[in-house]
Amino acid sequence: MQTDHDVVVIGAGFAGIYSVHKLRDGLGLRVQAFDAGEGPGGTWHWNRYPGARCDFDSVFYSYSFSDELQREWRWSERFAAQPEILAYLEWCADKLDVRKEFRFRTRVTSIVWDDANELWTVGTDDGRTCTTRFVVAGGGNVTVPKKNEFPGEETFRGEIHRTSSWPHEPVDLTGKRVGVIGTGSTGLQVIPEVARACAHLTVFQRTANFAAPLGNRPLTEEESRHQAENHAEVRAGSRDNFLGAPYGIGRPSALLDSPEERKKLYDEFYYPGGGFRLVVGTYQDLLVNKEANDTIADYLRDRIRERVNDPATAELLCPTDHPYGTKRAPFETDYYETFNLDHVDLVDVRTAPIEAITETGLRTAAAEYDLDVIILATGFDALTGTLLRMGIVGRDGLTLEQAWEDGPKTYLGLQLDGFPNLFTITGPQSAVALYNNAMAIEDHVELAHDAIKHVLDHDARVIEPTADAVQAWGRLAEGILNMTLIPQSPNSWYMGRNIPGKPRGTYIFAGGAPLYRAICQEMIDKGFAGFALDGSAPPVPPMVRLDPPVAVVIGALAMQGVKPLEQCTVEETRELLETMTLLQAPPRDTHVQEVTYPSPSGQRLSARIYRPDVDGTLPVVTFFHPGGWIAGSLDVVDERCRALAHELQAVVVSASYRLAPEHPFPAATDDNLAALRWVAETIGEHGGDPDRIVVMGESAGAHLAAVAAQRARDEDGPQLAAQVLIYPPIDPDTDTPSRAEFAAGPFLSVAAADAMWGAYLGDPANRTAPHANPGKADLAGLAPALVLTAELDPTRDEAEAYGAALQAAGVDAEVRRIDGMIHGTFLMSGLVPRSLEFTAAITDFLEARLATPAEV
Ligand code: N01
Repeated sequence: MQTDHDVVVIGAGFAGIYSVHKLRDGLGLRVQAFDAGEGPGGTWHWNRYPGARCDFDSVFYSYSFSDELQREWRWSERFAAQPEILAYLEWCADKLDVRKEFRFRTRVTSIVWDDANELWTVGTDDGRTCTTRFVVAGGGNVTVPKKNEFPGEETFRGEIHRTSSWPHEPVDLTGKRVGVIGTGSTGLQVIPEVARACAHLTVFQRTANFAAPLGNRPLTEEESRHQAENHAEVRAGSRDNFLGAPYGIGRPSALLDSPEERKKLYDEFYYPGGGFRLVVGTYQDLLVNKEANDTIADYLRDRIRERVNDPATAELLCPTDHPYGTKRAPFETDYYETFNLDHVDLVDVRTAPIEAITETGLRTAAAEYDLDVIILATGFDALTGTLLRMGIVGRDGLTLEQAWEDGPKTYLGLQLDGFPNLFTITGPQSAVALYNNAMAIEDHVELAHDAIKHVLDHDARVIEPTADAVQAWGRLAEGILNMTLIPQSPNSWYMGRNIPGKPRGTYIFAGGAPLYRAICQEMIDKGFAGFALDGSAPPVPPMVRLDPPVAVVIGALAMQGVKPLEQCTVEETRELLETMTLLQAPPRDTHVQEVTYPSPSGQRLSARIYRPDVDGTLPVVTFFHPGGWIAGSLDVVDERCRALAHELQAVVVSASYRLAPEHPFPAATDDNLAALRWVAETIGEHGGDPDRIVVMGESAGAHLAAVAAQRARDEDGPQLAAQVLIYPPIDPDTDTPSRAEFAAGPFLSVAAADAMWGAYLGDPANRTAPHANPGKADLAGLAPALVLTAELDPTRDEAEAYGAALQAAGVDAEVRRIDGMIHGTFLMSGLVPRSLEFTAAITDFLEARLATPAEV
């Protein structure tokens, strides 16, 4: 059915302006846009309070999609004030010629889905309606102010102003007694300005906030020209940074530095100011480790005590109820010094809450305050408020309120199931709160554009996420949020906790911009995976199914600029493998002996023997490290071998072997067999039981363990008690569904695996050699086998097929798949708590198989 418009865009801020441009000029669509304001600007149109300014540097807090816009605009301040940002957005709207698609002074009041005709009917507060195929809601996240909770507003004889809808005409505070309620980002900006203008200021503070200097200053002509002319260079790396600005990356942990080193580093960021640089440029664990967070919290409290003269006022300004950054970090200019002024008072309304607005001012539980002007800077019904007030009704009459009664549920923060063709720009659960908004918005507009293009290219009618995708996204976003300290804040809007009665939940994606962008890219590469096009959907993409800590590791690798494995040289792969130790738990105290064993090459190769501190003759595990046959070392598995020795109460022998490509097939497997024989011969001297030897390996090491078990059976090797194969690659030439689904990873890609197979097997003729592919061998009579696989791993299916083949051949074999895991997670013991499921499964399996007759 023909609709009035192809797309309705809501909002004329960063999101709306770009959406109109992108959809109209990029896709040639008929766009109608609405905004309740008198002109473009969005949040910057409304929030005209004195002191309002951005706290990402202006040059980063601006569009990056257009060379022309970047070249032609000159910022006058490092952190631009509201009038300049508004002027910028008005200028952009003119340059892009989008004003004509907008109906200003028009608020959208209803958006109702018509399932029969597959269109939306959009109603506005001027009583008109129109129909459209797509809706792009770009109304912003902090636009609906928190309702005034104080009774008596109508009785007040003075003026009440809300920072979120500050009058367009100047507000004269000269000679006035002013009260400001709220000390969030807004309060901290408005308070010093108001103090400068009024006769007396009373600040009503319920929760003290951690703030650090913004470091604003005018840009010189030269600086501003340089930024414009070299914008690509100046902004390079923005999207690879956690927060979406090229602010560098902090040191690994605040706890690894001495107090003096920490103070020096914090000073370097605090004193010149610089907004969020303090958050991302100092230490990487501030938002995830309370002890680390305490170091910056203490530091910031010390600065407050330094800057505020009256000790009692300073103490009141020192936050104590939440870790730093768990409420959105604000940045200030002269905020603390404001409380040294004689005409400024700070009132604690936590101990004595505000009870009412009276005719003459405010009454708290403790006192009455006479005021001429009250300024409400009490925050917003963030992230969901804007959408919830639009009267959105989806399929089957389901309202958005009903869909979100327990908190927001979205896919990537971009779409909801049951609400087809509706896109929420930087919607709840997207990477927005911890991501430079200008960039986050651009990313999301482009995502909405790509999704609409996907629909049009396929001649489809509707796109919407599957319920599975929404559920998986909610689980991932919640899991990542719970890894941070944010849930420790009692009233952060990041979790909906600032509004009484609002459902508590996961309102933000806290994994950072690089991870979010990698996930979205994978989703696109997989054909809008998780989105149904006219009802048919590719499965939820692998990265959305990751165990949250694994996702965080992937995000950290992306942020550190780690190359994909398939692009690494052998040397780079070797270096990368060695860094896996950074992902591991602190090594347990274990008796370790460095030894060597004779390889058939004539050399002696290194091995390590780990023995827990117990008496008696213990079972033995011979362990082969991972590394795609080309990399890896005893060090990489040192922590894991210590843990296995303790958990299995076994002697663990970690044996090195010759690596390809210098030593191609069959060097490694010959070494492995020699190692097993040597273990059988000598392990008695180390308290190991030669009749209870297990061969175990991870990844390529697991492949080698499987081959070693076969050769031990066939070549007079030791009798083995068991074999444990942790996600073994089995077949160089297989073509399994997991290879197709996880061809690009996460982490291990098929291209990387194939390159490793190639390096290992050397001569292509070796691909069919005995011992190259354990799946092709006779499997009868092999030692009991545990095959562990990771759900999101290209080698999963070949490993599981090998387990099934062992069972079919009568071998006592078990296959266990660990969901949410990727190739390599066994090694991530320090960061991925669920990696312990691998060791738990091993312990379970071996317990019975390694018991001595006396123990049975
Ligand atoms: O709102 P907030 P905001 N009695 O919710 C207090 C963006 N922004 O407008 O913490 C007494 O942070 C409340 O106290 P408490 C930015 O994303 C950006 O300041 O609930 N006090 C708190 O102190 C930011 O995060 C910039 O105990 C009451 C304050 O009001 C978001 O907007 C600038 C109260 C609200 O703080 C929101 O910031 C400004 C009550 N009943 C804003 N109810 C930039 O720099 C609430 N409060 C770009």
